[in-house]
Amino acid sequence: MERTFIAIKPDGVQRGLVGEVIKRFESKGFTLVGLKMLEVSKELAEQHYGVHKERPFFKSLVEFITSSPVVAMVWEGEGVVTSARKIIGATNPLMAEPGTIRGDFGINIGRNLIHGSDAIETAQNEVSLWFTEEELVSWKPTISPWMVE
Ligand code: DAT
Ligand code: MG
Repeated sequence: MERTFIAIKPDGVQRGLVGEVIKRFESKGFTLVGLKMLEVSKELAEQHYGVHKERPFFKSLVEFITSSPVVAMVWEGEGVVTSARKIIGATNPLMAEPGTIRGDFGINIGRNLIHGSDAIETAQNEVSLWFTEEELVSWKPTISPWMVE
């Protein structure tokens, strides 16, 4: 089953939006299979954002993500990677549609509240970067037949 990595960034945690974010993925119908709060190390931050290493904002991005606790999650469901990106909204919250998380709660690209994997392969890499196998729980909600035909 498809899985994606979602992280509520320090701004989302500090602003008390953890419940709001989880609620949106839950009510959509996706299944939470991993959840933890952590202080992100510089090493983990640099690995996670490795593709942006040469970008001018890389240093401030790493500083930001390591500045305060993050809530890391793995969500499961058919099509969850693409759907989660839609729920999250465009990278720049000013451009993000109302109804998306970034569109509803943000105004600044450096404070865009949440991370979501951008493709299935990225998701697999990010899930194994942030979580061990033992930290992930395979379970099937009993309401599944009412969500998926
Ligand atoms: P996304 O988080 O939507 O996948 P991304 O992977 O292009 O976006 O960039 C990772 C993060 O880096 C993004 O959430 C916020 C920050 N960022 C991206 N572009 C930026 C820019 N032009 N200026 C400042 N921060 C930026
Ligand atoms: Mg990205």
